[in-house]
Amino acid sequence: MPMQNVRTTSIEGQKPGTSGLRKKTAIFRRPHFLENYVQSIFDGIGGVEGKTLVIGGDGRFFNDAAIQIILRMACANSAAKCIIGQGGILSTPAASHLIRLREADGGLILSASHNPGGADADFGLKYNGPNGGPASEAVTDKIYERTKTLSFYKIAAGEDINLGQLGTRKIENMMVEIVDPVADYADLMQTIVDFPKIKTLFAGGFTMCFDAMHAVTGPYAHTVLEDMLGAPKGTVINGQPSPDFGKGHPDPNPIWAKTLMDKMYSSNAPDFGAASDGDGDRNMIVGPGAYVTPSDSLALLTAHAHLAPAYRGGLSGVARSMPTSRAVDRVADSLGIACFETPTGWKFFGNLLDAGKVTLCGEESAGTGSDHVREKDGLWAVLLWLNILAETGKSVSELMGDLWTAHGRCYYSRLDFEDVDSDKAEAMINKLRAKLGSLAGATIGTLTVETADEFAYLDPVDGSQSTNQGIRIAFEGGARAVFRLSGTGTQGATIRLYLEQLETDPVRLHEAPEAVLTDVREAAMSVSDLTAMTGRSAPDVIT
Ligand code: VG1
Ligand code: CO
Repeated sequence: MPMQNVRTTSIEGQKPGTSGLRKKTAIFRRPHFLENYVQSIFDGIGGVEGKTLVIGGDGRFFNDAAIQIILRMACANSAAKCIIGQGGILSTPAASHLIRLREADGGLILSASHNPGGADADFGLKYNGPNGGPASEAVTDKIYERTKTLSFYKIAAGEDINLGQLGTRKIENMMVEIVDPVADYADLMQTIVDFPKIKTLFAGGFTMCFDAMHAVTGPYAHTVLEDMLGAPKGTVINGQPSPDFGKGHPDPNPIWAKTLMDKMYSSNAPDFGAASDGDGDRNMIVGPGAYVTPSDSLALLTAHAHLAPAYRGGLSGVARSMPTSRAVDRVADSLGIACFETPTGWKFFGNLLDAGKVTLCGEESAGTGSDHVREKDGLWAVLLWLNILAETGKSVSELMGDLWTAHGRCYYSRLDFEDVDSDKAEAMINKLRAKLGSLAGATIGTLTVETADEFAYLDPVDGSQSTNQGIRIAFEGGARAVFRLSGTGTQGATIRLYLEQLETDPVRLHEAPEAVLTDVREAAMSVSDLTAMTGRSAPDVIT
């Protein structure tokens, strides 16, 4: 098979965001765009000669064609082996596990996660290192620097590989192994949660609805929940992955998982509801008439993880991203374990997990995970919930009520202002940043500012620093507002405004979150001058 060195010129805008490079699919399909980025990854990690790579994606439009290109480039760059999920499919947590299980040198995951898929929608690619986790900031910077100087890439010419056929074959000197995407992951789950206990729960008539949102978790959920744990067929809905996610938005939150929400708030709701996102790393948890915020879910899992076999000995510590509510901090405090606060994005949890400083971690955006992999893991979180439901015999709302009674409730909501003019969004953040030093003590609406700063992170393991990670304003009385710009969008800027209000009064633990958060929302809108600066008075999405 002839190898080619193809001349190219650097392409602007290949800077990875919160989770790899995400662009409109049409941009990824432009001549040299994907090839340039893949060569920059290879060069940025010091070459792939003799290395083993895991490759797979969420099955969105362009997944398979992109994998064929990556394979031919890996071959021309003298990789020793590529391990690929059958049909090009691997959920993000399954890819992370496979990298670790096979002691691979890294992996390429093709996904734009919860962003819609299709020729007119979004595509993405990210590199994970040998620990199975997203590349660190330092590695990401090297990849980006390389995109700016690239002048050629290497690619082999030749036939496409049949990604559907399990087994091992060779392209030139490179081995290609196609594996079942579900089997190893399902094995891992059995070592973490109590399968017999959950089986007994389902055998006793416990009902559940899992919405796979036409995305990658479908095959995993069918196998684990229905085939292995005995949940009745039909428990998993929208379980067939499709290249455009059934024209939906595979984002597991009350807005986009509306079918599931309607079912869970109906009179014949099942006992438990859950959903996952495009690449299977996020999860939404909902009981009958009881939506659980991701921040509360992390706190609940922290409080009860010891009920699952893998965590029986207790947790070494926990971590949450800065905008995630402080509910988990309160649980960690009562358990006497450390709670770390990191910038947004899973790459910041990797060092803490590798160093054994934390066992569980999570984000307000519906990501929860543990040290079993180095990514967030949607189905894992659902299984841990099932284990806890089975062990306690309590309902979702009973568990949440108990948690709030013991630790207080952090009412929480995120407001997204999407596709804002980038310059205006930047200007708003800059203006707010300039005020931070003088805000403490100021009265805004009905609230008084306690502290105001811009979050910076000093990694306690490798000493690396990350600045400008979001503006946080804490008010007297337990309210907090956080502002940051999204790093996963593909169009304009998305301003995220995160609102929180702690309530410890036992008679006020079951209020409507919108009402409780009104004061902090008004104060946040006022202090940021968001409407005047961006022309937006209301968010596009509230979760
Ligand atoms: C969003 C979330 C963040 C998450 C990231 C990747 O980033 O807020 O918590 O880690 O997506 O998740 P941003 O920069 O848009 O706020 V996924 O499931 O899209 O890989
Ligand atoms: Co995701």
